[in-house]
Amino acid sequence: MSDPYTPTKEDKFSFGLWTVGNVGRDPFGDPVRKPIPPNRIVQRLSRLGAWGVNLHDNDLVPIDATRTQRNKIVRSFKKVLKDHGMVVPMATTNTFTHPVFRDGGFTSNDPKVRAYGLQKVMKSIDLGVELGAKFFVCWGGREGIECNVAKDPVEAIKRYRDGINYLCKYVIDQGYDLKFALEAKPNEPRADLYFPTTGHYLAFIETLDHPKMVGVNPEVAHEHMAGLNFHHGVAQAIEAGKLFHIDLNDQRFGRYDQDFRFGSEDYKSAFHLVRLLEDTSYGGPKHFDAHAYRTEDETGVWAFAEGCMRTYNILKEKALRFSEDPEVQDILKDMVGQNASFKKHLGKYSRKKAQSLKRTKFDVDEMGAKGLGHERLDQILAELLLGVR
Ligand code: GCO
Ligand code: MN
Ligand code: MN
Repeated sequence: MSDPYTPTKEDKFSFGLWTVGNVGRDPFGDPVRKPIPPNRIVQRLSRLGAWGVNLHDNDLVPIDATRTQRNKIVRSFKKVLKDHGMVVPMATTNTFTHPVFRDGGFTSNDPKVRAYGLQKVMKSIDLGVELGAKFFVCWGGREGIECNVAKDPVEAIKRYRDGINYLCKYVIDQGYDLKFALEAKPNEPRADLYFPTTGHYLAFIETLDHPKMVGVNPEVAHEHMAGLNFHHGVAQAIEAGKLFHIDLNDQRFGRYDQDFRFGSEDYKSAFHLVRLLEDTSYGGPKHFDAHAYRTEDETGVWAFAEGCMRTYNILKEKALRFSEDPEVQDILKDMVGQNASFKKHLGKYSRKKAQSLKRTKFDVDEMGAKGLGHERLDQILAELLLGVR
């Protein structure tokens, strides 16, 4: 059965091998599902209408595989991608699971660990590029601290910069067509992670040797963990030309990193996000970095994956209907249309304009007395989202 919300490859939806492949382990409980082999993940996702699949190096190739084993796995994975018309838009590295990374990969105090971290990421970049990836996500899962007297935070930032600069040079030197997308998170698994929000990364990127090669990969859950408005952060990234990739999922505010199905918790925030992405014609991958509830078996995993994509498409339709709603259009036109003559005072500075503006009279009591009609506008949105408009 298909309807207008059924995903297609044109939607550019992707999932990580680690997302649908999540076995449901948590700090208090063992796995509840068997690992799904990568080849079957590709097959099933393709059938559901997904476009791409992303991976950490070790999601596909075990950390202790020999060169021959690695090549065999990669060959077979490439074949299954081709057979199912699936792409690998993004790759990333696991610098958080192995005990060697207990104090980080790039920010560790130990130069030997930092060197190993760089080596692992370079190999992972090679793998990603071999599979066709155009984006490389860096999520510093262990780049943080519990004991704050053990690591100098200024030094940690410098080390992270050195690491990203090194990798940019590596990519240029290899002639790869690859961009980096940095992913922020405030905490978990460390008590505190460096670069806690997308905004921190946007500032950091400008200090790099090759800022044009580096953007962000904001994740809904991570900004919500920090109590922030996600779509505002994404808007800033878009405005800066830095939204290279996005991790879609959901999360209740103030809780652990829940990585729930996209739109499962907060329809309204998800609506604002989808509307923003659609209105600004974000053309990059729409990646669901989430996993099925621990209550589920494999059937539930595929229901989860389908749910992420359908909810996006439903919200996309709602966003279009909202923009086309005549009452909404009238309200918005009134809001921005009034006092258009005052625009001459705004924009680029000139001494003449400033002098004229300083002489202009404003009746602030009258200006401040007028209501804005946001109650009506927001209720229209509520009724649209709740399906009665
Ligand atoms: C998390 C992160 C990860 C990263 C992934 C890519 O909170 O676990 O979101 O899922 O996105 O490791 O680097
Ligand atoms: Mn996450
Ligand atoms: Mn993520």
